Amino acid sequence: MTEAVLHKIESEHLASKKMLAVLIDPDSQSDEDLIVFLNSIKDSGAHLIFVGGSLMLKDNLDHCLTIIRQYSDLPTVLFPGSVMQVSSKADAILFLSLISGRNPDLLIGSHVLAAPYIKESGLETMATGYMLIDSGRQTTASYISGTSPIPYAKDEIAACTAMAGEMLGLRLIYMDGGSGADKPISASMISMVRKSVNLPLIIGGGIRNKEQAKQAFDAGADIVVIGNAGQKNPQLYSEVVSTIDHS
Ligand code: 1GP
Repeated sequence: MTEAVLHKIESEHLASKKMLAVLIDPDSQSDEDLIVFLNSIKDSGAHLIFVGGSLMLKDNLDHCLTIIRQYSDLPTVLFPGSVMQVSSKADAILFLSLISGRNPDLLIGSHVLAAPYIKESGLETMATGYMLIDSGRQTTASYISGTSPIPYAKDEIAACTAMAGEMLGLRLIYMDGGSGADKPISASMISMVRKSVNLPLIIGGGIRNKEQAKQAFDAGADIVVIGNAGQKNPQLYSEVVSTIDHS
């Protein structure tokens, strides 16, 4: 098993270079729409494609990844909403431990079930501390996981949680306001977590424009993830990349 994707993320982090991840929910579009979308982001300058969703209504993860491989050269990273979302057709998987919650299944139980399949698949595994942050309303991720997110304004809880994740040996921290969050995670929380850990920091949830993305980068995000807003307006990805280049 290589660590090519993780090494790339870590070396960009060390060089203070920012990355943009496109989030694709395999359920959210037809094959035709997916191909149009992939063509429209081809020259955007985005760095990674994350694939996954809290719910999977159709069994088309492999199929979706096959299309992505055909129409994009970007590394594909599984962002699994459940143990069922494993596919050898991706390059890597975020092996998520939901460290903001107290649901033992999502801290270790599901991992035990998924481990042999992931090993067999040969996927690059990136141990990730996943932190749900309250964004004003209940998100699918919080409901499905049966956990409370970290309160929006409790920067210190987020910082201590990330610190514990780093001490446990996790390699990435992903702070997520949840898909379609009303408001993105605050700059003050990102900044406090940034000062508390040396790990690459992934930020997502409710980022709708380049200003919000830039705010997250400026506060210390290494990778910004955009799903919903980019699906509606693929142009957003190149706009965000242009702010990275000039920041
Ligand atoms: C959700 O972080 C991702 O898990 C991205 O959220 O779809 O709101 O961009 P959006």
